[in-house]
Amino acid sequence: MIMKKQKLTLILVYDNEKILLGMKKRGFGMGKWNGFGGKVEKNENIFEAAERELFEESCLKIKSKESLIKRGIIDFRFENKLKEILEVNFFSIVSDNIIGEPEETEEMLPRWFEHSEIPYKKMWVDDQYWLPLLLSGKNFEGNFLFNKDGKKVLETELKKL
Ligand code: UAN
Repeated sequence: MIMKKQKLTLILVYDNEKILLGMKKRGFGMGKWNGFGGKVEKNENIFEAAERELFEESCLKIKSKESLIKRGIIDFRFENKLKEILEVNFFSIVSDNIIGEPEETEEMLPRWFEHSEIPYKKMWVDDQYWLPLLLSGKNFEGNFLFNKDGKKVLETELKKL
C-alpha cells in the first residue's frame, strides 16, 4: 500500500504550574483545546514550522531556537483513510522562554490551565496518553489509529524514550 505522510507540529508551552492551550475556533479539531501547531510547509524544517505556527496562532515568539525542545513523534491514522499518516512532531517550551502575551487569533483562543485542571474531556482523546508524559519530562514516540470521527482510539502504541 502506498502511504501518504503529512508532517505536522504541535508545541506545548508550560511551566511547573500552568500549561497554555488554545481553543480551536475553525477547521480540523474545532471546539477542542489544543497545543499550537499545524502543517510543515515546503522549504522549512519542523523547528521553523513549529515557531511559525506558534506565532500565527497565539502571537507568541520564542526567545531562542535552543529553547524549543523536540519531545516526541506520533503517527496518527483514521480508519476511513488508512493510507494517510499524520506525523505529528511534538515540541515543548518553558513559559520563561516565550516573548509576549498570548493573544486571541482567528484560529485560536488561548488560555492558561493549572496542570490539575487540564480539560482532557474537551481535547483530542490521544492527549490523555501523551500529555502526562510530556509534562513529567519524558520524551515519547508512538502511533494511534482512530475511528472515522476521531472520537475513539482503536489501536495505540506509545513508548517512553
Ligand atoms: O492533540 C492532538 N491530537 C491534536 N492537536 C491538533 N490536532 C490536529 C491534533 N490531533 C490529534 N490527534 C489526531
